Amino acid sequence: MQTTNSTPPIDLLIVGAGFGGLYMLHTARQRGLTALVVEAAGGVGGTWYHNRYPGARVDIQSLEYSFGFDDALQQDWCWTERYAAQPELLAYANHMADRYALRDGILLDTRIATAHWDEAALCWQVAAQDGRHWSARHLVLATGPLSTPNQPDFPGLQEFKGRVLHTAAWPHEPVDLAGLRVGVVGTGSSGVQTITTLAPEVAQLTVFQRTPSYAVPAHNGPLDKALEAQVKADYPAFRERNRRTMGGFGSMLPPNTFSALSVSADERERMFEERWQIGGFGLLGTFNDLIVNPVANELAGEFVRNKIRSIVKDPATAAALCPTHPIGCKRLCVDTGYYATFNRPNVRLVDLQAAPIERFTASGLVAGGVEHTLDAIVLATGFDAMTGTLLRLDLRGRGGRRIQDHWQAGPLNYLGLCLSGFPNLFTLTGPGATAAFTNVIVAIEHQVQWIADTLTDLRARGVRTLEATPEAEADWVAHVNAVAARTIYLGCNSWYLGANIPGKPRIFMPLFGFPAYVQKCADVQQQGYAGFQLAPAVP
Ligand code: N01
Repeated sequence: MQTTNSTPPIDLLIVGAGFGGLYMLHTARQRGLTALVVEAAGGVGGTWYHNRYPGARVDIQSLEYSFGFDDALQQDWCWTERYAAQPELLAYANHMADRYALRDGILLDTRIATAHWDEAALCWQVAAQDGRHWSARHLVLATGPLSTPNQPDFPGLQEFKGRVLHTAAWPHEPVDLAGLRVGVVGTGSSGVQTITTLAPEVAQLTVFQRTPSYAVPAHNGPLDKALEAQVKADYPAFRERNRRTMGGFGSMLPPNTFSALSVSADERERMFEERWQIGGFGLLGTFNDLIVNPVANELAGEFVRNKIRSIVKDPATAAALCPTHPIGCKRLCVDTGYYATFNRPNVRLVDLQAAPIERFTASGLVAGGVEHTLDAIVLATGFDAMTGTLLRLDLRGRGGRRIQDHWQAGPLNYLGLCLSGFPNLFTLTGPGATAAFTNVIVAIEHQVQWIADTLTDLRARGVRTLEATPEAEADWVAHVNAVAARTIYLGCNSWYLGANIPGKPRIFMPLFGFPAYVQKCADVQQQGYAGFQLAPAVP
């Protein structure tokens, strides 16, 4: 696509060719808008392009973690497993790019460096690191909530002579760790999957754990053909049922509607066990108060800790693997034999709370005064989530205001979609939206359709700029935090709070509750874009 400052501005410049960017491009084109996607990576797929670590797979069932906007797509596409693995998810993203003929609208290997609002021209002037630049009436940042890897500043890491790998930047060529002594730092979702998959392959696996994780079994396997046929026969209604759930998925196993405290201890155990056997996130729906009542939550936490104690043979290792924070407060991991992995003779756990990492050396690392000799280190240390990618951009709004200044005390936003002082800019799956707690594809479909509806509507009314007011923005951030305060989510150090990154403002970033969010976004549209300034104003 020919787009430079000398040509008229395009309607939309979209940063990122993950699921969000792909669907935004497709939808924009369907609405007759000109759009270009600029992507730093060498291919489409976003998360599933970069996260190629051993064992990477989605933790929401494939039949749910997929697009529903086109019935032909959902009927044609066949998942092979209950939880799709990374290669299949990447193939799905590529299939979308081909099926909807999107590739001629996507520039790969091109990293956006600057985006400045041009007050005179009422458009965004956007430049890539290689010097190419574009003018666009609207900017959509489809950069994803988990796209900038967190690489902690471990002393001496550069002295380590072995291989250092990060789960979120895994090499594209095969990595052979067979027969090596491997250390994995981090035990979140990425670490849990990596550890479980690597353990049988390597000579010795040392797991460096700072905070233990709750993990529930996936019971993954080939996709049940009868279930697939049943869902496909009813796919639109199935999607609609999922959209009405708190997280945009899980309608096949709806949450129960009564308290954990309303049943006997035996009955509670039986019900937890039933959902443990089914597997996946449904455990948190065993009762309706596990996320809002700390007493109920503790009962679920103790159920999982008892599982850990029954699975892990060495009592000291089992004790170290038992989390003490509220279950669900950090994202629940969905595993395939994670705890049992610690019964293997070649796997050992180092509890960093008792023995913190002091420094890396040429041949390993020292933790709690003990040197661990390693041939390779895998950092499963997560992401500078939700804000990390945008704060690394030179993004400037009205009057040259920098995003770094606007977000100095945390990511101010309205509806998780727009920022005051940054007209005609939209974040997809960003802070203030529900993506982190939602089936992200469902979240993307909703936000993209809201943006497309808004642009279509405002264009028809002759509106050139849409901008959140500072008051609406402040109220929205307060709302997001007030919702979190009614749950157990403020009770631990999670990436939702920015607590995993030293020095990051501690503010709760994602919104909990998808249906209420969808309703609010619809209300704002119906009320003539309440909380926004439109120019020229709609009569
Ligand atoms: O990252 P994390 P992740 N020294 O932040 C530890 C999604 N996801 O990549 O908890 C030592 O959860 C850190 O310790 P602590 C999903 O939304 C989905 O695993 O901060 N350790 C933690 O153990 C998920 O929530 C899927 O004390 C350090 C780990 O590193 C999100 O991505 C798969 C450390 C990081 O865990 C992030 O998951 C993968 C340090 N300096 C990811 N710094 C699926 O769909 C950090 N840690 C299956």
